[in-house]
Amino acid sequence: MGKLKGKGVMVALDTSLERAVQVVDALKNAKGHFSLKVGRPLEMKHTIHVISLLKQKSDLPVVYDGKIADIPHISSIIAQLAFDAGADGVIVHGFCGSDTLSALKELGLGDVIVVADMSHPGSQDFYAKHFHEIVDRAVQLDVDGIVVPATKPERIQFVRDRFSGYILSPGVGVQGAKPGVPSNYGADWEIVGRAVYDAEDPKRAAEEHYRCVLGER
Ligand code: BMP
Repeated sequence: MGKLKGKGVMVALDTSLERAVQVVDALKNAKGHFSLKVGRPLEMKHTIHVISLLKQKSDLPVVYDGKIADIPHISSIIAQLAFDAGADGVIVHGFCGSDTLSALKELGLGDVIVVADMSHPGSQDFYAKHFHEIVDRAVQLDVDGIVVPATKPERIQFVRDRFSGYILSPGVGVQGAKPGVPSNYGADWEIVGRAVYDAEDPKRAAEEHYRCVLGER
């Protein structure tokens, strides 16, 4: 769990490669604690090697957000490819159950981060109903990180009270949650995408967000 320790802003790079590289360059000189999240859009356009490319450009930690959701054998292959490309952590759907989560832990190649609920309204249909069970399972399995939506801050507090790993919280900015709120409730990383990569000045946007994480704004 070393590289992803501490409170900060995790920038989701769901944009063009050109813009992603501009954002990464901007973050190198930005004041704050930052990490990167590479999701399926960038990976599908440029293959998993996009992670190696971004790792060459900066030493910021990178999480592969493949939202892995398969049987243990296939999930392990996907995670291994991401770790081989340089990812420090991978994100897996909690609903896959213990055997998939354990298989990724057993790889021992990097952090395993589990989604316990999601930020969009449709998450109420299914995901949200199993939140407590998923959190219990993730805690028992001693995973490294848990994703809890910023749009449901009381759930961040619930996880913080029983989990010593790090909490990542998406849904800040365009999705409506206020920067700094997840952090107040105990999140470590506030995940933000469009509010940074679509900003005229991504460095300034990221720095302002970081100040909110610190409670300075
Ligand atoms: P944005 O700040 O542009 O809304 O981006 C949010 C990022 O967080 C996206 O990469 C999305 O995949 C991710 N995310 C989310 O929005 N809600 C979740 O519940 C889980 C996520 O990983």
